[in-house]
Amino acid sequence: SSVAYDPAAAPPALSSLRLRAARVLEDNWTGTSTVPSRGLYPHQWSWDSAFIAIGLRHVSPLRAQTELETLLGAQWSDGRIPHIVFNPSVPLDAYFPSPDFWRSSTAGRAAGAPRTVQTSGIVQPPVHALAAWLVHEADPGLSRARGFLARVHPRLAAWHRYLLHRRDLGGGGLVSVVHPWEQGMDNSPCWDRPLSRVAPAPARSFRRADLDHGAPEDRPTDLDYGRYVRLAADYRDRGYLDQGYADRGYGEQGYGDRGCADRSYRDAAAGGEPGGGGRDFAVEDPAFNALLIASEHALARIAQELGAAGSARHARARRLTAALVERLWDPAAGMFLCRDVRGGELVPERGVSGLVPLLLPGLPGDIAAAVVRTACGPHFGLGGVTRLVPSYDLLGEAFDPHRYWRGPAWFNTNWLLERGLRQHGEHGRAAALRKAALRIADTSDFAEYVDPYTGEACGATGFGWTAALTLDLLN
Ligand code: 9WN
Repeated sequence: SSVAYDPAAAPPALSSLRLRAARVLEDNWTGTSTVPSRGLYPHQWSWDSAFIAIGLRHVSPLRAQTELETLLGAQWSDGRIPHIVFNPSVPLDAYFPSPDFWRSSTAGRAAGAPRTVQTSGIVQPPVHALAAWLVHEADPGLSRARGFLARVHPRLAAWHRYLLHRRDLGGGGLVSVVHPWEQGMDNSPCWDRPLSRVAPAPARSFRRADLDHGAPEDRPTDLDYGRYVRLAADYRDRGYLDQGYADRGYGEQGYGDRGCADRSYRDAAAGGEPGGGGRDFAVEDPAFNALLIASEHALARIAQELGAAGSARHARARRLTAALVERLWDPAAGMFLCRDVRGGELVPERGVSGLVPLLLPGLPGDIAAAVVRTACGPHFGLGGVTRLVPSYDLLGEAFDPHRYWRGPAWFNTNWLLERGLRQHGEHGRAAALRKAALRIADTSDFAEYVDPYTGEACGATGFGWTAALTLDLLN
């Protein structure tokens, strides 16, 4: 099968890299899922698990399937997949915000939070259907024997329905995130402007656990955390309900649940603000939406494998691609930008998320070519001044090569760009990026993120998706 690994067939350096990457995933495996990092992130994270499953399929298709099944087991009945599934055997003070902050099983009851497992109440990028399809492809025999796709398909469909029906806050057909943690690039400078409206929770009202494991200069600031806490607490205090917001869109092509929202709740909570309802933070992000579109295409393939028609989903993916271009493409920047739904305008900051739509097969050729030019130009330095593509504009005022999502290079975004380059026929550039990613994963000991110029390790080492995506690039 495609998962069998023959060490004799690989050159020695790569075979040892493969073994070391597999060992990281082994060390981070809890029995039902994989932690991103033993020290810093000791629970299950949503998009981490999707990337991890994509690598794990080369080591153990069964574990890869289990990884996704565990995550989907914590799905809320409104369809949302929570961004963290808490491990009850980990002490509460090991990670902040802990289950007693989110209080999902009580505060999230109306939104359909599960009773028996504790989760956060926000989401992360929808990489899951793409991951499920790739996991299936690694060992179709095992997948069919276990009924893997038949079991995950309805959950993945409900997840996409949640995003498209409840989270079209801008009314233009795209999904909005309501917290920077949802988009996954927590302190990206793209959020600075929309976050500036959020009154931070006082620093003394919470205790950060991340600084026990990470250098403060590599992490978000206390002011960032104050705002993250405020936004999450406000959402929790509204019962994690979205109905009050999703039907306030102004566009005709949106998928909002206009007919079924609870009107009295909506009127009380929405606060009469234009765009984004009464929310302090609502942003349409290019990477989040591009991953949804890639996953819609994957869901179409999953449906076809199960004997149903996939054409409606492919068509929806094409419509979403058109909406992405219409709402987030900026020809002058030569890349996609975030839209601040509250203020209504594009955010004039170049984050790596604006290159991720290169992943999409249906991207118009001239736009794909422009994205490649931008990636290779002075703002991101691909194939030039940087070793891996940075998370943020090298020339941006907020650029910092070590601070988390404000400049360092991350392996998941570089993996997505490698795929995007291949998708659009840029095989030479893709091969060079793949080689650089493998070398730096190796020398950085599978770092969480690295200095984009030097490849120096930042954050945690032995990081789950870095190891997993290394395995995927090796195959
Ligand atoms: C908050 C787990 C997660 C990643 C995110 C990354 C970081 C969490 C944190 O770690 O976020 O979700 O505590 O900083 O930004 O992308 O999923 O690896």
